[in-house]
Amino acid sequence: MSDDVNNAAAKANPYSTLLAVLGGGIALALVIVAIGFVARGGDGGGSEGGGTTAAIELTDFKIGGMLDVPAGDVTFALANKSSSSVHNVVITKDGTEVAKSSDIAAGGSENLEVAGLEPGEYEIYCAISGHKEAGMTATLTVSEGGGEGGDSAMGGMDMGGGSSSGGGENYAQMDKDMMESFQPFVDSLTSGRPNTEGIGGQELAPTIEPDGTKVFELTAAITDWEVAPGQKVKAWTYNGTAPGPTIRGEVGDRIKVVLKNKLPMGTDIHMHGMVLPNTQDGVSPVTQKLIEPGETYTYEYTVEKPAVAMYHPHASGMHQVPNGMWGAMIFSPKGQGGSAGYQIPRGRTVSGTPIPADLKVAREVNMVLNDAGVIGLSLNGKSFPATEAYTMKTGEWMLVNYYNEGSMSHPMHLHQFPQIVIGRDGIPLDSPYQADTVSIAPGERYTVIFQAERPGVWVWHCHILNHAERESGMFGMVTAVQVNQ
Ligand SMILES: [Cu+2]
Repeated sequence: MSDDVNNAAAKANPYSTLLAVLGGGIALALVIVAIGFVARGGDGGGSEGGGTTAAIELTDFKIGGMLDVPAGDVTFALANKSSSSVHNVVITKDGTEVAKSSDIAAGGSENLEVAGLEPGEYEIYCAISGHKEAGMTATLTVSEGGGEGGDSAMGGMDMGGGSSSGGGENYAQMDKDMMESFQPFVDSLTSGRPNTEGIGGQELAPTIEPDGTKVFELTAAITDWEVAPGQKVKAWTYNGTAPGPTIRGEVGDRIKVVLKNKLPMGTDIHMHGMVLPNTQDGVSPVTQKLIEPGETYTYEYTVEKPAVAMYHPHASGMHQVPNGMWGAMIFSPKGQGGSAGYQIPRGRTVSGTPIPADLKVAREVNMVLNDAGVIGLSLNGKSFPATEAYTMKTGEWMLVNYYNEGSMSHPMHLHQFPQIVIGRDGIPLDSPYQADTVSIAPGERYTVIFQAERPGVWVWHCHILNHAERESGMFGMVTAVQVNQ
């Protein structure tokens, strides 16, 4: 029956095949919810009967206000009373996220609606890097009471975790939100135009000194960054983008990286994955002095080994890195043009797949993963539907360098095409292998290649489902490859 529905929808809407592919691939929670819907005999919920409004004040660095609420539907009226800091609110129960607000600018406010809160003790905190530790955490007590509406008669049905529990969800609305959340991405894919301002990770052209030294200039500053359509944050960036610009070169290159610090605090650069003299390790105060606001500092070295590396601050990394300070640096063997393709096992057979001796990479993609700070769950500094969509022709090969600059592991799952893992942390593997899901832990880099053998739109996402969707639809670590004939 559901196939009939899909087919009818496919005729009615040219995007619906794509939507079906995109939606069907990931929306496991939706399936669970659908099962719940049937189990409830078709009572789709809806939240008649009032609910509670609880005023919550966010200050530097406390959470105050109405922290004792009755069970049921609760609207948290969040007010950020800080004069300078972005804050947000996450509500968890036994470590599982129940609700999360967006990032609220200083002086701003937001209504966070939580349907069907069940009695118990919850943790409420600010997830901006360092704020919880600074004191922005409190206990939210939800007490028995209210008791209006038949939803509470549902008691004890396990919805499989996540944010769906108890009653009050409007499933029809969830379906609509989920399907609609793809539209801006589809529009971008069709038009080839991004739906946010700013593209990170662009190639940084060096200036060349008379002796051949390549000079890469970086400026660290707080800049506006559009993470998703309309969602602008104060990101901490190199040259105004997240990721910062991509630095490429070859073994034997003499390199200077010149950093201008326009941040309100000290910084440094650790080039994670490079083989360097100790003086260039970028760890203040151990190997250098802190680069104070307004100062300029130069790193200088000769590239000794091929690398798929990433650069980021070491000082106050917990604050600066999640907020956007990261970039890729790739150094190939001499004569290979700064590509990570030196790791490709050409002419070998990997897990039954022959790797052509003359394999040409049609596209080399860097994908920087982040999950914290003002940028949050993202691929290359963008949250779905603002993530870049990749277009390829059937038969082409893509090479992907994953970099995890976040605080959690992310199992990156590409639909349909096995990823041939060829390198880890820039080191070619003696035994490459295939996987449809590649887990990248914080600090790790994995290089994979895949051949786009079948046309279609194939989604590509982190398989921790709440890194890829929320009740209002897909977001975060989701993108897709469109393979044309
Ligand atoms: Cu993830």
